[in-house]
Amino acid sequence: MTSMLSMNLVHSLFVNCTVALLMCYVSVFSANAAEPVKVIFDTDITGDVDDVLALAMLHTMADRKECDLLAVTISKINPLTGPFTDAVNTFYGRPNIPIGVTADAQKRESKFLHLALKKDNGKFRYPHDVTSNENLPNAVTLLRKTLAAQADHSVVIIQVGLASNLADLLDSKPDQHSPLSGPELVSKKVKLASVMAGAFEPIKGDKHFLEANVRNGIDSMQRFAKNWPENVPVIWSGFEIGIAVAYPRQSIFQDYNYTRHHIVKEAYLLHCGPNHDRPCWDLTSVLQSVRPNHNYFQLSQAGKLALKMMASCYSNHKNHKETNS
Ligand SMILES: [Ca+2]
Repeated sequence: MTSMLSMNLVHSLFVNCTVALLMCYVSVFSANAAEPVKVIFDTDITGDVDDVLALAMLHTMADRKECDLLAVTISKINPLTGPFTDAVNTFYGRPNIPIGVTADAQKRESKFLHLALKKDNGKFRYPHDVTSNENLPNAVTLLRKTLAAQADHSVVIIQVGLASNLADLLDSKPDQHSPLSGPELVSKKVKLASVMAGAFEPIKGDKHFLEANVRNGIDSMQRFAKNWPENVPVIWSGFEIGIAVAYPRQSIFQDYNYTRHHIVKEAYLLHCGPNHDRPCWDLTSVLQSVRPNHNYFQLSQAGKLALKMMASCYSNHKNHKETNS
């Protein structure tokens, strides 16, 4: 796979690290900081804990009236994604946020999703009422329902996993929620997609680094990049951004002790152990979309992005070690 870009990288400083974001169609993007940002969070909350941190960040920003979390859609398959996500939402006081799941994406094990099953004295340590993904709607159906109910050009979709749900949304037909096709619905309701995927700078000298959200779902990421409506901007946060802003391990031991059991702290320690500063890949896409005027990052010139397959992708794919989110 290779990325063809017609845009320039721009560097900025964020917590003493050099970072960059790529932006497509930047001229269309604007934001009113005074109104909460309407957010749909599309996550592969299975194989990495930065998704958990990003979801927690959204809840905290919602507490501060900076965003409204409309729905969470999940882009990988694991039977505990729904119960765990509902447990996080319930932990943060929002037990009724709709959750949708995919039936057509990569299956993935997890080191922390089983926290949803943890019990103390016969009761869930982290209460939730979603007990099975079988009871949840399909992600595309929920995306269509959620978008149809919102004002035009008002929704930000934060995609921090595979592109399976958004690619399938773009293939969707009119249904009971909207007479519009997928592209028409996105074009009308969405004002921005904030995406963690790809690598736009060499990673440890590798100019063709195969970032996991692309590598594990190349077909869907290609369809997403190709079919996304041109009037809706997309901001891409590459692998190089997240590794430049690692989460300080000290925070895990200092900032989560206001309650006996904290689902974010437990998930972090189960995934990383106590001696690791986890890269903040998915959190960068949240920050940029909810706080676009804080200048955490600078944006490249607008351009178009395409994904092309090369034969080496397949051989590299076989030998590639899981690295991120
Ligand atoms: Ca992720």
